[in-house]
Amino acid sequence: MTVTADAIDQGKPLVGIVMGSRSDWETMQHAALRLEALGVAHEVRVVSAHRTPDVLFDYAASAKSRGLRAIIAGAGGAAHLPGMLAAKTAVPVLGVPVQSKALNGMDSLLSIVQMPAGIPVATFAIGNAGAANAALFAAAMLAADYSAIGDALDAFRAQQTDDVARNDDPRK
Ligand code: RP5
Repeated sequence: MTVTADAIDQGKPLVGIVMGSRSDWETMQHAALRLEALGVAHEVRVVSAHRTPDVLFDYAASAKSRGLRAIIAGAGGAAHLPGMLAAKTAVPVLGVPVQSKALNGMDSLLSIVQMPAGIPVATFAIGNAGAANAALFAAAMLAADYSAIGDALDAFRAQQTDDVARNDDPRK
């Protein structure tokens, strides 16, 4: 597939995937896998709101000038990472609640979704589905400007539909 957009040609990340801990990678890898499959240039970093707050501020401050068009932020428990990123940058933040051990991710979900009016975080489902859908949503945001990403997204959705139609008898 020929990718026309300059930013992609140069491998410059359009989407940042960040997470509060290395332990979140098991979940957040599903975002990276989707972006990879759709040909969306991206970067992956551990950035903790609590353990590395200065790194969080630097990441948010430089996000726009580095060309990021969306930030997918996953965190668990007291999941302040997506909201704090959104507070520090106008680049859209897509929040992924990681499934916590203690409360099954309800803590993460509520921490991310209950933002005060004025600082939005687009919040996705708890866990792997949320990570995958955040990536698909980021790709949809980019599709208007990057036709190759739009084409890849259309192809993925058509394939998904075909897969269901070809396996519509659950006994087989
Ligand atoms: C959060 O605390 C992280 O996003 C992670 O989900 C959770 C637990 O982190 P670890 O103790 O596994 O590093 O900040």
